[in-house]
Amino acid sequence: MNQENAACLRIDEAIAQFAIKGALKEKRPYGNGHINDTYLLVYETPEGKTARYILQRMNHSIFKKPRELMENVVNVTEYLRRIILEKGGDADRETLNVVRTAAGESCYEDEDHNFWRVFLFIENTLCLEMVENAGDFYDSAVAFGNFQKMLADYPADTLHETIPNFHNTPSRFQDFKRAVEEDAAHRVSLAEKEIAFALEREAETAALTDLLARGELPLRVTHNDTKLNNILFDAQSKKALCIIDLDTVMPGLSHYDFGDSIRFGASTGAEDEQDLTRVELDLNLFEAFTRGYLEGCDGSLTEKEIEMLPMGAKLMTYECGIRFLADFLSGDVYFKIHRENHNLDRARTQFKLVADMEAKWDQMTAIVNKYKNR
Ligand code: ADP
Ligand code: GN1
Ligand code: MG
Repeated sequence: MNQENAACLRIDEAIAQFAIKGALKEKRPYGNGHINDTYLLVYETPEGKTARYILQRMNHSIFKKPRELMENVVNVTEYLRRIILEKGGDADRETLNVVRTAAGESCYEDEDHNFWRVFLFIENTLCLEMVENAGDFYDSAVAFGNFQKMLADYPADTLHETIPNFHNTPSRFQDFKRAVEEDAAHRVSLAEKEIAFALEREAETAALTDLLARGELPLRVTHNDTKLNNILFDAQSKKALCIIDLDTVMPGLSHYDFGDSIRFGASTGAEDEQDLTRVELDLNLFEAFTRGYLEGCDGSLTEKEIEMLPMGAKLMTYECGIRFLADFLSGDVYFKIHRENHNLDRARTQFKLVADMEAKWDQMTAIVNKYKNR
């Protein structure tokens, strides 16, 4: 039996561990994440109401220490709860809330070493796979900037590094080169053009990490996975409500959050679009996000950080491209795929965007300069 089937058999056992009152009415796969297995659970409460939850089987081949990861998630969400309550907000909707097991644990480990966790389902929200208008994207930028600001005084040294070197682009480049050399899935010949594109840009991979090492960029507590579907919008007000997917909250550079949002949200095409003529950097969206992010950070970014934002966008896009390509070459062992060559298609969109950013570099720089003093 493969790991997937075995986990399916364990799901009911896992659900039974959590301190949820009422009768389970429905469970089904949910969302479009590339990493964890996510399910929606629907309960009827003893009072006859409906209560919904998110159940996740954490991907423990990617997250090697799920208990440390959950310690981060619990501590960060409790910290955010306090800030949200102080501001008079709704802490059940504006941050994730971990539901404990009956034994009081933040997750359950089954006999096959699958780790399961449950969150309150945040009702009446929208999760966007593509930007629908510049206003939504601007809102998401304010929310991600704010998120970083809320965590500005969080004791960073107490956070576990859930994936070491997660956005260390030179280290990602070495992983990529290794995948090419090993050619584990015999696919190098299918991706020669893309491999050449990635190799040609090696010199730039250290642009941010060098500045960090020289103390010219500050280390902050960042989210590190700021794509648009990791934020929930309120269905009524359409305002950004809650930042989710906190598995990679770790010390990092502001460029990681800024850049990852741009690579996903400021593209005119989906991350896995096959028609590359549809993929380019939308400068209006780039501008909306830049304005919102700087507003959300509320003056906390240094001049050097702001100056390097375009490089953040380019490097995070490039880095994601080499990660997709390395995974394609390794036989699709990391990102979930739903069709043949899915990871190659994803790598191609990222590289198309990188090339477009290079062509639009002066405009990107001018936009960042326009907002730097606001
Ligand atoms: P992955 O790490 O696989 O991306 P996520 O934690 O981002 O997993 O969850 C996948 C999807 O599930 C999200 O994009 C969102 O649509 C939905 N989701 C996750 N948590 C919640 C929640 N607490 N309430 C409502 N929807 C959620
Ligand atoms: C993964 O977990 P999810 O689907 O939000 C990945 C990100 C990538 C992204 C590409 C832990 O994000 O780093 O940028 O896919 N998360 C992890 O879509 O590797
Ligand atoms: Mg996600």
